[in-house]
Order: sequence, then structure tokens, then C-alpha cells
Amino acid sequence: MNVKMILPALTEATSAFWRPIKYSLFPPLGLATLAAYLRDDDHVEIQDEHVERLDLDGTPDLVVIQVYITSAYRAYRIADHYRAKGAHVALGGLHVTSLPEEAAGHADTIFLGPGEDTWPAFLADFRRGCAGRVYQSRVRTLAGIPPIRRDLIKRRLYLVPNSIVVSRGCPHVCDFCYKEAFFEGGRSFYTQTVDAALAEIERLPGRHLYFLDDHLFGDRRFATALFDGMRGMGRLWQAAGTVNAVVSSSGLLEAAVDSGLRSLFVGFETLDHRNLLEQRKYQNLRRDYGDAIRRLHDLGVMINGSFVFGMDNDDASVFGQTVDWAIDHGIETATFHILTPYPGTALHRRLEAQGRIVVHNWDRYDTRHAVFRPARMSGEELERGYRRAYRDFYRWRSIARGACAHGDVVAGLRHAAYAAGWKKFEPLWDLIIRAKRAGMMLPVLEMVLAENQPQQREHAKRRKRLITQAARVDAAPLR
Ligand code: B12
Ligand code: SF4
Repeated sequence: MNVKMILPALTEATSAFWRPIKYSLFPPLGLATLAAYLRDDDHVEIQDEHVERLDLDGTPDLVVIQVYITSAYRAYRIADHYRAKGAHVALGGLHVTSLPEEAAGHADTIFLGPGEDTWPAFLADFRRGCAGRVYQSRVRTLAGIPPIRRDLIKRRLYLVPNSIVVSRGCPHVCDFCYKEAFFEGGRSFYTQTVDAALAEIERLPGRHLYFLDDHLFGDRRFATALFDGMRGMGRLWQAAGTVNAVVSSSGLLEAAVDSGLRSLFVGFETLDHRNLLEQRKYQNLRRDYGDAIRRLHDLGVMINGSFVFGMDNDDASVFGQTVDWAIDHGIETATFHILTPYPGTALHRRLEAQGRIVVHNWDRYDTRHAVFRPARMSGEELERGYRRAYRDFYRWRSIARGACAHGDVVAGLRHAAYAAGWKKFEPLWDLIIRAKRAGMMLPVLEMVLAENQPQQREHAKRRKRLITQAARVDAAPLR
């Protein structure tokens, strides 16, 4: 069987003039996961439009397209093209799950939810010539899933070829998040076995890893065993976590650092507790954000702070306040978003009931446009403020101010190198991406992340001392 798997890109990622590095970071892990269910004698190819021009010639037997909201229209055009040629087109992913009826108009088969149960069931039906129209995921487990087909990933095209997910979903329920809608009808947070996760890590070449899990620290027992297993592997890794996990995870964060954690994407989202309540982001309530930052910095972990603008208690002062706060706390990099009501989320239902959703063009649901009427400013103010936040946070002056906030020369230099590397050399990134050489920059990223922090050295020494003391106590009765 001839199978083509496609990850279409949003327009910005394919611009002839400008290619932001963020689209050349991670390979299409979801499609490589699904490819693992094919047989050895199937011919399969994965194409990722974020990093390559799609080849739409030929007529595969089966075309698989992963659909995000921002690439939905593009995905539908590609689907229509292949259906006209007679290929069987399967659509799945987040947007298909949110709006199945819309997607069904462009597909022979649609898939709702994660694919680990439905995709193999479909393949068996398809081979027998009786493929269904809709497959809804119900069985939520990662037990026994086949090894991801990483051989299909064109590693040199990505800065971070070693992305990995060892869980699915998240234990929390924030109103604006995709996850409740996507996992409806079954469990919405589950992990691999620790052994399977460690085996997947062992298969990855080089040092650097990026865990794309929504909440790697969400299951304490799993995370503890994972970090224990990773200790001594010599890895350098990055991941996402919550404020809650950072401030209330006694010992877990230290274990993560020992196993190679060097930078964490932290969902601060808003500095206003009324906004947290409104979005049901309860896990951030009554958490001392400053404490979380200190804890991470003391362990030498850099922070990518995530912030969302446009919640109902935000007025035009939110942009300056947030940026100043992030700089003064020495947050190394920041990702700003405009609040976006994805269809299927509680936020979407609420804003729709209030008649506040004003844009229905999915291309603009990219977290850079105001698609709803904010409560305390206009949509234009929100978009202007969002753009200003990025400009202000990444000014040279701000980078220098943020670097000085560390009170430690090495940490400050690393801050400056990391922040400037992402945002101050964008023309250089653009050239590297066009030359299809993003992968060549990985050693530079590894160098910046590498263990040269006095805090980490101090932490390692302290831990070694404790282990030696504990070993002496254990050994005492034998002497
Ligand atoms: C890595 C990532 C990216 C990467 C790369 C995407 C990629 N390579 O897949 C980059 C940086 C390019 C990116 C960009 C953006 N992203 Co992004 N990204 C992610 C992230 C963190 C992980 C995705 C991943 O690899 N998951 C792990 C794999 C195993 O799961 P999966 O891809 O979902 O695939 C499974 C299922 O979806 C299903 N499936 C998927 N397709 C199909 C097809 C068929 C036929 C079948 C059977 C099953 C199936 O089966 C797979 C196995 O279970 C997610 C968060 C998340 N947890 O998903 C956000 C996320 C997907 N991104 C999001 C957003 C908003 C964006 C941006 C708009 C951000 C921005 N402001 O620029 C852009 C636009 C992307 C686009 N193309 O349109 C939102 C999507 C919201 C939505 N409703 O679509 C998410 C959910 C983040 C969030 N919490 O809001 N992203
Ligand atoms: S903590 Fe993050 S991943 Fe979990 S529900 Fe909230 S926004 Fe989604």
C-alpha cells in the first residue's frame, strides 16, 4: 500500500519573505507515531509543509492529513485535491475533533481524538475494503504502542529533531485549552510505562531532548521514576510544566535537574488572580510566581514564560505590567498569546453565548489576532498591545535588564545569549532555514544549555554529599 502523510502549514510558515524559526523546531511526531502501525511492505512518506514544499503529484492509495485550526483550510484544499484523484483521504487531529462536520466534507474518513486505538482499527478495515466514515477514540492507553517511525523524519530540517511525548493530555481543565474537547469520551491524562519511555529516549541519538508533553510533571510517581531512570544518561532536556509543579514538587524538580532539565516552558498565563478564576486555571491560584522563578533559577533552569492577553480583567495596562514583571524577574524568554477561543472549548462556548466572537476565519485563530471582543479594551488595542509586548520584551535594553536580574554573571550571560539567539538574529535563522540547515544549529543550542551553571554544580555537589552520607548510614551496621 502506498501511503502519504502530510502536516500542512499555516500561511506564515511558508512565506516567501520570512520564515520564523519556531516552525522549524519540531518534526511531525503525531504522523510518525501513526506511521508505526503500517506494515513493512507498505510504502510511506511523511511531508511537513513547515519545512519543505509539498509534492502533491502522484496518487497514493491512502492520504493522511493532520489538521490544526490554523492550517484547516490548507488541509481541506490538499484533501480535495487528492480525493479528486481517487485517493482515500483520512483527516484527523485537533481541529477535526473540534469540528467533525466541517472536516467530513473533505474526507473519506475522519478520526476524533487520539489515534492509537482508532488508527489500527481503521487500517484493518481499509485493507479489507470496508473503511468507515468516522472513528471515535475511546480506549485511552499508550501500552504496547509500536516505536515511532523516526526514520521517516528528515532530521536535518529541524533544530530540535529529538522531540518526544511520553504522556497524553493533562490533569487540569483550563477553559481556553484544547485538551478537554480533544480527549472527550475517555481519559484525558495518561502516560507510557516508565520502561517504554526510557526505551524511547535510549533510541534518540545525541544529547538534546525536548519533551512536548502538556504536563510532564502531572503524574508524580511516573515523573519521579522517569527522572531516576534518566539520571546518568548525559541528556540535556527542555519541557513544559505548571507553576504548581515547580513550587510544590519537593524533590521532583531537583531530580529533573539531575537528569538533565535545563529549561522549562512555564504557563504563567496571567498575573491577575481574577483571570485565573475566570479561566478555571485553579492550579496557578495562590501560587507565588516569584518563588517558582527563584526555585528554577537557583537550580540553573532557564524559563520560557507563557502569557495570555485579553482575559476579561485585562485592560490596556496589562501589556506593560506583564513585560516589566517578566524582565524584572529575569525570565529568559517569553511567549505571548492573544486569548483564542478554539471551537469545542469552554471559553468558546462562553464567548459565543455572550455574542462576542467576531471572527470565524480559522486562519486568524493563530493567537496573534483578536477574534473576539475583549471586555476592557478594543480588539485593535489588544493586537497592538500584544505586538508591543514582544517588541518591548526583546529590546536589547530589556535583555540586558533581564540578564542583570540574575545577580550571577554566568547566569546573566546565558540569559543574554539565549534570549538574543531566539529573537535578535531572525534574519540569520531565515537564511539557515532556507538553506535547509536548521539541524546544524543544534550543537549551539546544546552549548547554551550545557551544564556550566554554578548553581547546578553546587546542587550536584550537595546531592552527592547527601547520597554519600546516606550510604554511610546504610553501611554502618555492617562495620
Ligand atoms: C509541537 C507543537 C507545535 C509545533 C509543531 C507541530 C507538529 N510538528 O505537529 C509548531 C511549533 C510548528 C506548532 C505551531 C503552532 N501551534 Co502547536 N503545538 C505543538 C504541541 C506542543 C505538540 C504537538 C505534538 O507533537 N503532540 C504529540 C503527538 C503525538 O500528538 P498529535 O500531534 O496531537 O497527534 C495525535 C493525534 O492528534 C492524532 N492525530 C493527529 N492527526 C491525525 C490524523 C489521523 C488520520 C489520525 C487517525 C489521527 C491523527 O493521532 C496522533 C497520535 O495520537 C501541541 C500541544 C499538544 N499537546 O498537542 C501544540 C498545539 C497543537 N499548537 C497549537 C497552536 C495554537 C499552534 C500555533 C497556532 C501557535 C502559534 N501561535 O504560532 C502554530 C500553528 C500550527 C499550524 N501548523 O497551523 C495548539 C492547537 C490548537 C488547535 N485547536 O489547533 C496546541 C494544542 C497548543 C495549545 N495548547 O493550544 N505547534
Ligand atoms: S495546564 Fe496547560 S495543558 Fe493543562 S489544561 Fe491547563 S492550559 Fe491545558
